[in-house]
Amino acid sequence: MRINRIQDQPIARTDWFTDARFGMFVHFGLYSIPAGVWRGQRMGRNKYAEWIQMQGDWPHGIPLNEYRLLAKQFNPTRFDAEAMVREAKLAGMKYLVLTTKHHDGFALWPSAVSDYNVVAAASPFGRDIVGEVAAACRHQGLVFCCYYSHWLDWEHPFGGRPHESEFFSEPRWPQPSDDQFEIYWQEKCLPQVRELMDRYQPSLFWFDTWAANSSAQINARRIEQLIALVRGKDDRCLINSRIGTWGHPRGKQLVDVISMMDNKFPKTGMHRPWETSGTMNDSWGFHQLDFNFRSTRSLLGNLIGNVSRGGNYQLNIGPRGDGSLPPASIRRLREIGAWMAVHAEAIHATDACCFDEQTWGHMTLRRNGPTSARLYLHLDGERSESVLRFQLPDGLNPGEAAMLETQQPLISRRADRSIEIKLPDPLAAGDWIPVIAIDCQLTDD
Ligand code: JFZ
Repeated sequence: MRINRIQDQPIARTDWFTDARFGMFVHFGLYSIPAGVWRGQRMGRNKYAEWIQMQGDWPHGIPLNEYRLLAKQFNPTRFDAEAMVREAKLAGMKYLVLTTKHHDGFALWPSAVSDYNVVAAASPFGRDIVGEVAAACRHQGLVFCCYYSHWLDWEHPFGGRPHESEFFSEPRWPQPSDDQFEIYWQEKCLPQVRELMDRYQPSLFWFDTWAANSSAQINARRIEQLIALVRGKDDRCLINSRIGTWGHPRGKQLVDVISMMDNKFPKTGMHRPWETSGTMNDSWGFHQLDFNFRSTRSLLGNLIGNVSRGGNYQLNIGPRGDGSLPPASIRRLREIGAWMAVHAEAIHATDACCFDEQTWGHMTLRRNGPTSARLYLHLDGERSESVLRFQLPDGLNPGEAAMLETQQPLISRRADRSIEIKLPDPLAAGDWIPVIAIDCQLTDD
């Protein structure tokens, strides 16, 4: 067996991230006000409310001078960073990634670089959202991280415009020339990232490009420049792969965290930090007509699946235009929190123990010392029999097995390299995902 976390391995910069396993993504901005509806009409082919600027008045997009009027309406008096962070903590999340500036170019902090920001443009609100969230995270012990749209910026005349067919209209939006994009890059993107580093000291920068489309603008030189800027300010700050690994021949080696495409849950793991960002429904920003919420059970399944493959899960919420959290999101967070209240030790600081698929569910492993570990069996798959049989990972010598929630001892029988565990009857009824913990000795083979 390969146990990922080798005991004598030096502490890595990414340890806080891989130990965390579960984080909150927050999409909040001017788009949270129209929330998917413009002049009484549901917008766009793309389901993302935060894209409404490019979708309104389909297929032309909302003219910038009209969209920017939203800033005057932006007055999210019910936004409560401490309460939001409390929800994240209760759900068992260990970090939070906030959209400091999404594609619309609007900054949620009082940026000296651009007046298109929450204090200068959004009167009478006048509060620093990024500052409040960063402070609440520090106060409650959550790791604070920044999302920043470095490629697309629809306020700056020379920021990137959408390319992807699912997002854009015909005729296509003209792209800025390389010289023009350089102006955006130098006068808005880099200075704002510098400002965020200086003022809020995020522990991770979640940048956002995708597909080869971005690589003309987000090329190797600019990627290196941006990485050097962040690392020059704080060499512990992590950077995700959506900074634009397509635009750099060694892109994937330069970053700390590999980000999957949205809501993509790979069927196998990889031996480096990675994450999937996912939504509860089909939109990141709050969408008033998106009722397509996933069940708590399936969100938990996403978390368990990723963690069993050595990955993280960054689950999104989109506060409403007034700053309040949608009840549907709160319920899911709290139900996840109820499961985590009992099962967090099977998630936090665990590793993949093997990437093999099991029909009955997923395994995670927590090392407790040089020779001892705990193996967790998450029963989120099919259980047709009252006996669980599976191949033991090499290098694990199993001892006592018990239900994690109740400590109910379970009878297990070892035969060669496989193990049989008799499941209690009935096993946690309903939608619940039970977990079995097995104390193990680590052996050298
Ligand atoms: C991007 C943003 O456009 C979106 O608004 C949101 O912030 C999300 C987290 O990231 O959306 C993407 C990026 C990549 C793909 C789809 C949506 N993709 O290639 O599958």
